[in-house]
Amino acid sequence: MAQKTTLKEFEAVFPKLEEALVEHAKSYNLPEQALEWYKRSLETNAVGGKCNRGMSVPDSTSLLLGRPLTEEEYFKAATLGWMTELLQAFFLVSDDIMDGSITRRGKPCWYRHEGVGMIAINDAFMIETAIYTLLKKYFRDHPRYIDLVELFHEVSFQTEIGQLCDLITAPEDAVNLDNFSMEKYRFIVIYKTAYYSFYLPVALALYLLDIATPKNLKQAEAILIPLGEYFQVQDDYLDNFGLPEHIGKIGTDIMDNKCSWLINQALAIVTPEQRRLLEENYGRKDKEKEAVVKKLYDELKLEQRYQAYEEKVVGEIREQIARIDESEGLKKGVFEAFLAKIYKRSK
Ligand code: GPP
Ligand code: MG
Ligand code: MG
Ligand code: MG
Repeated sequence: MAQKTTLKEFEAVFPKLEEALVEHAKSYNLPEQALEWYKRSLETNAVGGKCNRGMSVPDSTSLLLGRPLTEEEYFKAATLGWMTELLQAFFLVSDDIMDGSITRRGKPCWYRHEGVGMIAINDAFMIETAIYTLLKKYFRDHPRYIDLVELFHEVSFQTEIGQLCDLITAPEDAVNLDNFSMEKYRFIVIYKTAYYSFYLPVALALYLLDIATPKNLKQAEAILIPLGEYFQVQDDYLDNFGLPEHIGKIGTDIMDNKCSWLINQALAIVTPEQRRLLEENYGRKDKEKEAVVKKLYDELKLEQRYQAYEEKVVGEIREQIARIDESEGLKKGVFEAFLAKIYKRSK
């Protein structure tokens, strides 16, 4: 039987990794003040989230093995899990600057902390390089070391092309609703979210156990990408309909002119007058205009539309999981665990 990790167990691994990162920085005689800054950045940005991505590495590893992990195996799997959390921290620190966000995990975004500002950009880079420092320290002798390195590089690139499209379909000064489409939307979310959030943890578990094959990686990808797409639709839905107290952040998608799931759904059903209302109020840095769009979203019953979408897509994903071929080392439980964690989430 597999064993599920707790946040407490997972977080207990972090101090050891932090120490390794600090030791690495010390080997360059980094001045004390900078060491303290690095630690504060790591602790503020990598720790304190739900750690769903990170914990799914040990959980998936245990499910694939069909038994609990030994202490040594748990440490390795959790270390890879923490690397996904570091990758996420690198993205979030950067994304919050690009999106002009206010809060993250219920606290001010890192770039808005006293004395941080644009130093946050360098902090983001240093959080990214921490991944490769840890990989080298703990996985240099692993038979799939280079696959692990390449996986992090590839998934980073995928996320960055998704982010690029997210940003250029949302210009700050030129609202043009014709720029949006569900096709563009799908490209954006698959790349900016699904690869690093869903494919990466499972691919890491497969490499860790040295059972990854081109075939099982493809099979995993075929389910994890739709799961990740559904997850980002939820993120877009919660941006408007979620409670800041639950989601730990304040939605910015309307004011940021984002090609979000909600605006695409709205555009598909609006009357010409409603479309004009959107043209005049969407993507403006103005609370009152944002409120007009929010009111229209209510009138268009987008909440109900979202619930219908959720039931439909979850049904499809369940069917896809049921069809998985377990002969190549995959286990249905790995995917069921991901789905169970996100189904009907409110944060
Ligand atoms: C989520 O978008 C996507 C990311 C956080 C990836 C960012 C990628 C980079 C290369 C920086 P989002 O803006 O909707 O997330 P949130 O709602 O959490 O701000
Ligand atoms: Mg954002
Ligand atoms: Mg963003
Ligand atoms: Mg969002």
